[in-house]
Amino acid sequence: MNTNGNNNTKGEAPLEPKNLNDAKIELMSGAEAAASVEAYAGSAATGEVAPDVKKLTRADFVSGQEVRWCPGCGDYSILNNVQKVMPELGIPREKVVFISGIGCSSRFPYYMNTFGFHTIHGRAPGFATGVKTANPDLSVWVVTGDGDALSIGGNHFMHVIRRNLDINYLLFNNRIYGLTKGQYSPTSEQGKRTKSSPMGVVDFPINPVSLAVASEATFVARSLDIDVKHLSHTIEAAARHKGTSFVEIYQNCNIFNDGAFQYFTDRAIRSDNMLYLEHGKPLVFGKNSDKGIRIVGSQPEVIELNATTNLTADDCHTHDIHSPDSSLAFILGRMEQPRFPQPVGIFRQVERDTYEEQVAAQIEDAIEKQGRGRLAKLINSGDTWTVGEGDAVGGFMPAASGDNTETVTGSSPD
Ligand SMILES: Cc1ncc(C[n+]2csc(CCOP(=O)(O)OP(=O)(O)O)c2C)c(N)n1
Ligand code: SF4
Ligand SMILES: [Mg+2]
Repeated sequence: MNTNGNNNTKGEAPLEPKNLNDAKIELMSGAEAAASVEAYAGSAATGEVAPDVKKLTRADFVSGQEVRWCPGCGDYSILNNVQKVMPELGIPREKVVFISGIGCSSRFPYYMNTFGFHTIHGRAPGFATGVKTANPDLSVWVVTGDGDALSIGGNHFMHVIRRNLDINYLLFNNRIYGLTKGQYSPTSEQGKRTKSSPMGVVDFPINPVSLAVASEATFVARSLDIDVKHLSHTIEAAARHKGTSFVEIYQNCNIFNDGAFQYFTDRAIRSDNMLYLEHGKPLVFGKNSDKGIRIVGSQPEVIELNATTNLTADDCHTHDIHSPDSSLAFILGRMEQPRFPQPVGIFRQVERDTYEEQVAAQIEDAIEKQGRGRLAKLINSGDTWTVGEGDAVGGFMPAASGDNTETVTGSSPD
């Protein structure tokens, strides 16, 4: 295993590619799985983990699938970090589901030794909504790319975010379509020359953080593939948040958009060009902590902290992730290089009822008032028709239990 978590390292025997169904059977049939489910159920009730169950490790979350990303891709680091964080959460593998759309990033579920769905382009949020609503006890993760989430899945993005299911949403932003070999994406910078923009991108890019904040996200964060410590900390914080946790991860696509973030992430200039957001702390940055951000009206401003300006950290804005007013997170999310340091960290974390809890409460309420329903009765209630035998154009006969008593031939009932 190399530092990127690449299973294809020279000198190591490649792991045997397995088919997903095998992996699934393996997960469900072991006595260990049964024991850990029991332990999980117990821990949910008591808040403790049963002592007789072994603690999972990172290796338990590594699937036997051959990783097919290009060597050096930032996706490896993200995978590695997610696998590292999973055991810390104390959730058994069979209670975890990774759901993706289409793209390089969306190959992620294959590599996690958990349940997973590699679904259709941009539609992971719909699958996640169904999975979580029907199985609220599952830990549900959406993994997506900038194209998958913001182009074809743009509409689904804002709705899953505002819905606030208790899920985790990881957006791998490499500012390019990787899988389809280098077309520009909704996060590509203006002027960028790509295979689909030979004279430079004309579209203005989307800022995923400000879009998430504007979509009423209850948790919004940003991190980067190359800052392993920050990334694992952010992923864990997202997983522990109750509600939809949105995390944008700057991810290098070394084949089609190499060095896309280097202008602020390069080690030599990082401290002067990035701002690490910390709750309750003043917004200070710079190699010598000699710069800060203050907010004047609704405008952020970079200030120099020194004896000449007579400004100190006390003059900087103090970051409050729990502020009920989302406009501060919006302001910070829109700060960009080169005018401002590029902010990473948690922008916002607030509480709001989750979708699945509210749906469950409505169902309980309906059962209490009307009793348990029967699906067959529901389907056969109201106006229902049986298509008449031998009538190809569309003859309709009333169903036995329907209210409609007329046979309609040759046209559809309104
Ligand atoms: C309906 C549909 N339209 C287009 C495609 C082609 N396609 C596959 S992945 C992709 C973009 C992926 O980009 P992104 O989400 O940024 O993922 P990355 O590969 O960069 O991780 C496109 C356009 C498709 N598979 N299905
Ligand atoms: S094309 Fe880019 S994003 Fe896709 S696997 Fe290769 S380096 Fe990673
Ligand atoms: Mg991409």
